[in-house]
Amino acid sequence: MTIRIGLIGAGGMGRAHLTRIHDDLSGAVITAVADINLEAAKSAAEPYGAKAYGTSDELINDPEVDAVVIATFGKVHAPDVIKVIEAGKYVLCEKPLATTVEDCLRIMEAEQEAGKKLVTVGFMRRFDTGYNEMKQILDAGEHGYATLVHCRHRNPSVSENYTTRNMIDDTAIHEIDICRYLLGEEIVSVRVDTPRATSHRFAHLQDPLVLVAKTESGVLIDDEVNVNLHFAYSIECELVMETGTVRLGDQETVHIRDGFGNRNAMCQSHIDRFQAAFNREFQSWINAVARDEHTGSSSWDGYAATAVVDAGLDSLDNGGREVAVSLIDKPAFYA
Ligand code: ISE
Repeated sequence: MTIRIGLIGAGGMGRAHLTRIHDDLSGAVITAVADINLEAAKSAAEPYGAKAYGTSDELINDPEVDAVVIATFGKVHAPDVIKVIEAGKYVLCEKPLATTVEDCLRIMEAEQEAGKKLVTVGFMRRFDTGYNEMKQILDAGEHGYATLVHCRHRNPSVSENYTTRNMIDDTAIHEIDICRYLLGEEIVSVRVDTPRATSHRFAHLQDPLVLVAKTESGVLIDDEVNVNLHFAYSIECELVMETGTVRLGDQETVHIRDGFGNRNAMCQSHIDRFQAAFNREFQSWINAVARDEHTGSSSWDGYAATAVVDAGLDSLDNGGREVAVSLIDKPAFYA
């Protein structure tokens, strides 16, 4: 069965997904692209012979669209996710699921009403080989339980419209999700520290930040978010257990040794650093849709991440105080 995919949002991320679906993956074709900028939709759709729409409603209701990918801005995700659920179709929505807890709750309600899990949130790190090996090592129990996770999320630069809030809701949200995934438990409190700011930033930005979080069992997570480091897109993660540590492998495929040193090239964006993880995530989603099954992170994961983000933003706005994360009881539907 070939899954007919419709994409909402013809920006850079959306186009990267079209290319991967067409060039790298199997089992799916792109039948439609929607964007409020119809010209952008047309130019993205044209190479695939897909239809172009100026509204998401037309795409969601198109009988030639079996499943939907949403790659618009987080703020506008919720109404489209809910409409896709109501149309009974599967949706892979880029992170964040929504930018408010209320919208995430509305999505979960709609999904429970539909009676089956239809929403996958684009937390692609869950499909990264390195993180999965770390999880296997922790879960094997040979080194005892986890006590600490040290994370570093470094970007070469960000655009002028990127805000300090985005350091948490757009950037640190990846560590929030992957730490929940690795540890298999919820984050219960967050504090945001604001070290000396780099001079290589736009003046409105508080860069770097350190997000310090605690989980239900007391594991302490520290996440350095540093988005104007200029040299590379660099993601680090070290999990400390009682009698051993495991560190995420570095990003090289080859290593060069010459008169300039012993080195490897560094990735410059999440699209190249997590290319394989994105491909695995999308292939696994396409295969699952064909089997009429859910895969990857759920609406609950999207909701929990947004709740932690909210607590982080509260801390940021209030002098770095520790803020408790407030979560509803997990519905059995998401168990
Ligand atoms: C971007 O949206 C991402 O998802 C990247 O993984 C992250 O590194 C970057 O900071 C975000 O803006």
